[in-house]
Amino acid sequence: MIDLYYWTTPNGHKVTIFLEEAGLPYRIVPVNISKGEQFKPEFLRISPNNRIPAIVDNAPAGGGAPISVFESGEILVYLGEKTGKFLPTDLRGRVEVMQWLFWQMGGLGPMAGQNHHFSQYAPEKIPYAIERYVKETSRLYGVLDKRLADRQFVAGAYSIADMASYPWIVPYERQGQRLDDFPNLKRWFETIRARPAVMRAYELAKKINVQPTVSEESKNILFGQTAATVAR
Ligand SMILES: N[C@@H](CCC(=O)N[C@@H](CS)C(=O)NCC(=O)O)C(=O)O
Repeated sequence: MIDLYYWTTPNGHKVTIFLEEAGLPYRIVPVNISKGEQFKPEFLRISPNNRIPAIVDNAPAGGGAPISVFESGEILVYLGEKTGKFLPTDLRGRVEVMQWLFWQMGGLGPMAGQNHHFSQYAPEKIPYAIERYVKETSRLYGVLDKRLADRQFVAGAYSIADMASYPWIVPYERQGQRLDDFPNLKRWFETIRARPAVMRAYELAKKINVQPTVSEESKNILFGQTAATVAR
């Protein structure tokens, strides 16, 4: 049984999508990041970066003590290796998936995140910052669109690379993007959205939380964290 420390955000959805797709038994441990639950000592012991998602695998391969994993990219790799699903084992297939997974982790996720921050949440509307991240998001959508021009999924068969990127395209309107401008990306997006496991993952999210994660009250908790925040 996998314990999934989760909240209803794009990085959280990556893992529920995997678990639903793989049919692996799991138990959700909600971590309400709007209320500061990411700073509870028991959560920090498994996720020292005070971010969801994280997992605890109570039955790791080879037995022994439970293994905890933080960082959504490594969680997807760990679960892919554990189940033998959605992550090829041959050299070339694995490289394809891993480079697009890292592309999401280092590019699409952080840039779209900053886009959300400056477009939606920042107390001042700073045109340079908004334009910088809307444009960079557009560039990344363009890269994905081009990649998908001659293939159904991002890296060979449907894989953890698709599961990592999809939740970050879901809020495309908030990122100042139009899917009609990216026809290959739009076709991919609609294919993944219609997958029963993906639908189940998003339905499950609604049972846990339907409030926006960022509100006037939660801004103080989520934004402006410093070394002092993590030292306490
Ligand atoms: N690189 C991390 C990022 C995780 C992340 O940013 N999680 C956000 C929600 S999407 C979070 O937990 N935020 C809590 C906070 O900012 O205190 C990953 O992919 O796991």
